[in-house]
Amino acid sequence: MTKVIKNGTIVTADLTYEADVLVDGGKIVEIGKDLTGDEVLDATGCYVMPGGIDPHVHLEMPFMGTYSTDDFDTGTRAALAGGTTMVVDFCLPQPGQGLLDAIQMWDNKSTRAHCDFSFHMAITWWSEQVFKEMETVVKDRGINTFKHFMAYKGALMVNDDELYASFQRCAELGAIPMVHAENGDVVAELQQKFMAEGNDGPEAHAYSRPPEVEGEATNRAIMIADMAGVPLYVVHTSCEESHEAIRRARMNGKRVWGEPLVQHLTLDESEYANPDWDHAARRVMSPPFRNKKHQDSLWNGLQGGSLSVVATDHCAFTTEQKRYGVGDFTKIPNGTGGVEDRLPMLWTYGVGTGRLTPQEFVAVTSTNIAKILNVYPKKGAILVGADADIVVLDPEKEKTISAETQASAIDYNVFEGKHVKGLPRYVLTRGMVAVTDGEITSEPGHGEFVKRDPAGPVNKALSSWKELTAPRKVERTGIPASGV
Ligand code: DUC
Ligand code: ZN
Ligand code: ZN
Ligand code: ZN
Repeated sequence: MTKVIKNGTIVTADLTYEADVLVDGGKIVEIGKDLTGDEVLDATGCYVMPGGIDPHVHLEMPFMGTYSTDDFDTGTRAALAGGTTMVVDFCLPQPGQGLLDAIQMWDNKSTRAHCDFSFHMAITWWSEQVFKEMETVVKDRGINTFKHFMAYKGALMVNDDELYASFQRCAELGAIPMVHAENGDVVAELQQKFMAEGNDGPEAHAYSRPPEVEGEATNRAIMIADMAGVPLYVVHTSCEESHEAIRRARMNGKRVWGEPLVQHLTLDESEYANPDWDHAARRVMSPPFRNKKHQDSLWNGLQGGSLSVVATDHCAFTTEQKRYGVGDFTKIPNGTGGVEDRLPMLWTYGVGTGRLTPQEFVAVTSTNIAKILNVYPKKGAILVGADADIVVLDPEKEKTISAETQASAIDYNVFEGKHVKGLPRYVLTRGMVAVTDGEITSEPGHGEFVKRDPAGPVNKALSSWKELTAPRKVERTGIPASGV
């Protein structure tokens, strides 16, 4: 059965034009004028765009003594509700656990996904086993990105020697390393200091993770990646210091991408000053929300092209889970939701304010990351042969965001009360209509794992792939005798 999306304006990362889109068997099969199909989806007055890709979610993630509450069922359903048709989750081996063993767990967790998905692999410890299994992860499982935590000391954090070893391995395999860039040693010191001084509330979470810890770690990761001859993807870039390091690297010809979150673009540090403990704790995430100066820097980066992708780090904990940290802010599970609201929030605060054009919106919510992950144009495109992952966005449709009406399984929303204008009329996941004017009709199990080729033309072209070799060994005479 064919479907035709009629009378809309197609917006891709590089073109805006009026045409109909014919969908068959989960793919786009024709684009043109006056097309007919078995079922008609009316897009009059709407933009027809590639579905959003959120490259940064944590669904049912084991973290800080609990699991994030949105799982692959509720989390991917929430994604579709907001126009996101693919998510990438982080497969997270516990230190000591094999990578392939962890993938098995993630395979089991993801059987009820409503939209297509992929995994990044986290490197949480280093050993010969990890070194060897990375090759199988890339070549057999189609996972071409490896995430490294430079924070969460004593848990997920890896040190510089491990970063360097893993980055070199990524270079050999044609994979891209990613970093959560915060100086975990300094964060741990600051956490102890604030707790010792009696600052145990959620606001101290933000004090313990200032922009400097992020800027320092971002710069360090960029330099280590450069020495390993590999590109680098910096997740959740939240501040000017980190953005500055990325901007400088890019100007110097390095392949480095920065990923601001929609939360950091639209919410600021005043949230932690709220006298209501629950309100502040619900917004505890790492990195924390920043002030307006940093927000402006992130928006400028999206406009100027030094930042490439807008994600969410969707990692949703209930209020009850957040309360594990009453009396000790270091025990508040880190994470906020966002996957459902990313597109409407970015459209409203980006396109609606003139900071982004509709084409730039498509680039930063879908196409850029599809290219980085090497899944373009299967994903991130409105082209014949591409997957029919499509959002038909009605720029006049409005709502006020509220936990009462959200698809996410948690009991609050960090964007509560925000008025958004620009919402999906239809969302299609591989040709299946998943959302019609707010009504969700997606099915668990429809989502498929998307393999990502490591050696495709996109990734190969991204890096300088230089080798760090000793220029020459100096032959010397008159070597002094050893000893003092
Ligand atoms: N930051 C969060 O806030 N949650 C999940 C992991 C992370 O790095
Ligand atoms: Zn992170
Ligand atoms: Zn994350
Ligand atoms: Zn299906």
